[in-house]
Amino acid sequence: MEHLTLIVPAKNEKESLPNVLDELKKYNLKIIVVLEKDDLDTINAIKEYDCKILFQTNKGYGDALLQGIKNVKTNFFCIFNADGSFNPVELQNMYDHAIKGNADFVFGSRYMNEALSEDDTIITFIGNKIFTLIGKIFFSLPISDILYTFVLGNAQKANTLKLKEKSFSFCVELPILAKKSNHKLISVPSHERVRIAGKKKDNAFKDGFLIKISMIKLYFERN
Ligand SMILES: Nc1nc2c(ncn2[C@@H]2O[C@H](COP(=O)(O)OP(=O)(O)OP(=O)(O)O)[C@@H](O)[C@H]2O)c(=O)[nH]1
Ligand SMILES: [Mg+2]
Repeated sequence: MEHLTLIVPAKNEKESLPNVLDELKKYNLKIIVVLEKDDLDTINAIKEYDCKILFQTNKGYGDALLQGIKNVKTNFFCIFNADGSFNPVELQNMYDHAIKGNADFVFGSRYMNEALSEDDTIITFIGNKIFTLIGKIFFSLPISDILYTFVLGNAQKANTLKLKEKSFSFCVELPILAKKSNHKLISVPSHERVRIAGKKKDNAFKDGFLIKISMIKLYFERN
C-alpha cells in the first residue's frame, strides 16, 4: 500500500496508541499522528516509533484531521483511530477499491453483512442510524454508517473540499461535501473493536447536537 498514508488523530492515548503502532508495523505504512503539543504523555509514549508527529494548531478531532490530510504526500489517506478500534487488516480491501477507481472515498461501515461493532451502545446505534438516514434523505449519501469515520480517500480531492469543521461534526462534513462535489462514495463492511484503553473523547449528546446543527447548515449552504 505504497500510495497510502494513515492519519491518526490522538488525544490522551498513551495506553492505546503504542499498541496500535505495534500492530501497524508489519504493514509498513506511512503514518502521521496528529495531536496537541502539550499532550506530552502521548508524545512520550510513541517517540520510539517510526511515524511523523504533527502538532495541531487548534483543538478538536476535525481540526486534527484537516491538518493531517493537508500534510499527506501520497495519493490516498486513511483516517485511523489511535484507540485500537480499527483493524488494519481491513485496509487492503479499502485501498484496493480506491486504487481500482471504484470510489474516491471508501467508508468503513459497521452495519452491513459481515460487519459488526463491539463498541456500540444503544444511544450511539440509534444516533448513527438517524444521522445516516438524514444523510440518505437530504444529501443522497450512499453510505450506511455516517459517524464511524474509518475513511480511506483521495487526498487531493479531500483537500479541495473546503472542509472546516474542527469538532466531531467533521464526520458528516466530509461525506456531505464529497457528495456535493460529485465524488464517488462507497461503503465496505468493517468490524469495530472496543478501544484498548483510555477514555472516549466525544459526548453523544453534545456532539450529536453539534452534528445536527452542522447538517442543517450544510443543507442550506449552496453547493
Ligand atoms: N488530535 C486529536 N485527536 C482527537 C481529539 N478528539 C478525539 N481524538 C482522537 O480521535 C479518535 C476518535 O475518538 P474516540 O474518543 O475514540 O471516539 P469514539 O470512537 O466515538 O469513542 P470510543 O467509543 O471510546 O472509541 C481517537 O483516536 C481519539 O484519540 C482531539 O481533540 N484532537
Ligand atoms: Mg474510538
